[in-house]
Amino acid sequence: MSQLASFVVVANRLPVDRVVTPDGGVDWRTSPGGLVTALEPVMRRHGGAWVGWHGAPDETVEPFDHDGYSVVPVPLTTLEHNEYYEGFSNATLWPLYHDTVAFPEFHREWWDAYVTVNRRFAEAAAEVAAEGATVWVQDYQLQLVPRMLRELRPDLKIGFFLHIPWPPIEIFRQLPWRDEILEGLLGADLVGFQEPGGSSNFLRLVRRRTGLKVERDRVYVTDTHTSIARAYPISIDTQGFAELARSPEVIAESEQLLEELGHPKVVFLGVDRLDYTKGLRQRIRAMGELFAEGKLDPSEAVFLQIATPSRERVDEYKKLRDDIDLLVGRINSEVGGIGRSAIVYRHTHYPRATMAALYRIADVMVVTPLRDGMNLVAKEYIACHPGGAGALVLSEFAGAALELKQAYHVNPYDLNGLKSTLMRAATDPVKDRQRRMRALRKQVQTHTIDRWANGFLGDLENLS
Ligand code: ADQ
Repeated sequence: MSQLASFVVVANRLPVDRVVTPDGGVDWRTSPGGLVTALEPVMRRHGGAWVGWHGAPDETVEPFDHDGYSVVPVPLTTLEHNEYYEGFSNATLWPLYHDTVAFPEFHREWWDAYVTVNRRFAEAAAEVAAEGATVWVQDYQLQLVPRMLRELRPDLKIGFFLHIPWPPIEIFRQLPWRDEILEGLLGADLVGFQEPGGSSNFLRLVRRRTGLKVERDRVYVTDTHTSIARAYPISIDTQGFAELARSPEVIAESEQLLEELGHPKVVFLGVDRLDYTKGLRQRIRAMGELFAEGKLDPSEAVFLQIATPSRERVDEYKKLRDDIDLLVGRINSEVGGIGRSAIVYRHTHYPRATMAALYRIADVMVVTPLRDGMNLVAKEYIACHPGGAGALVLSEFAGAALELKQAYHVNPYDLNGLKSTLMRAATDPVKDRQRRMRALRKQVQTHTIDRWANGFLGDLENLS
């Protein structure tokens, strides 16, 4: 890797995973994910670079070329990974930004590590960016990078996108380092949020806490620098998912899945990272009650819940895993026949093709987070489910609810409301469900991840 890059992405993780080749060597493979898919073409076109952690603590990896762009690994020690990533990012910011659905922990040494690591990412980006390059910083782990980078390289165009919700003012104010975070973000020329509510909350906070002049969506930070805050709802590679779901392999896999489930009349499906923001406890209780009350018959209906292992070393996540195991076990011990469980629960990661097969067979997709920046599962379901009458039950606290208006919206805290909506989604006339799905499909076909990336980058380029 020799050339400087005119387009740089900075994210906590690199878009590649290390794999061992058959001859025992080491290679890097693109990790599946919407962000990588959307940004790879831009990276190749502009001689791009991606700055991020490679996933192995206490190890330094030299920059290398991968599929037409540069990969720039940033090292982290084990202690930094514990304090910056598992600590400040995932046990302070994550719960705080998700409306404190779990209690955020504040530790000064975690903050110190966050500052140190953010500086390292900023320095790595400053080193690979060409004169006047565009740098796009991603997400809550790196909120100090925009300002640090601007100080190092005032010539750069800097964008920042927050993938999770921006919290209400009263909650954000709890953070002991609230002003540093605001100043960090204001280093960007353009700060993107999932929802208009996020950008307006951010601007209100800036006005209140910094005293800087704010005009509509523009903050006058210094005489020579202004920062704009706007909403850019993220989406998926809709066509890619739709094509995958129509492939003969995925159709065969979906038939195999139905066979394994004993061809139930109704399949309810939940697919989430195992995270307390996703509303799993409430959802499983609601489904359990529907079975226990006889509203759903376990010989005809099944609730399939897939949960990807996530942040398994953080205490709150260990507890969640135990709670879900217990809850599912208890419900299944009380309802259902000997050979047939009411709830089928798998704690595992699946390949994309299996995800598409699962979406194909789901009559009712249950997406009920307590709070979510967007929620891509909801959109993937719409893209993958074949014609006919699917149904999406969607929390009103997911960013996606603003766009997916024809979903069955629910308040996930209201168990009775959740139960009645689940039943409606499963039993409404086919024509009604088809009409809803048609409108939803139109939305995700026109609002794709490419449109999201082009919209953000187009605005960033055209800022004056
Ligand atoms: P997440 O909280 O991870 O993302 P989400 O948007 O639903 O939530 O994305 C999850 C992704 O993981 C989906 O692409 C899904 O297919 C995949 N996935 C889930 N379970 C899986 C399994 N068992 N096996 C394989 N894949 C699985 C954060 C924010 C969201 C925001 C996104 C993007 O919390 O609100 O939508 O970033 O900005």
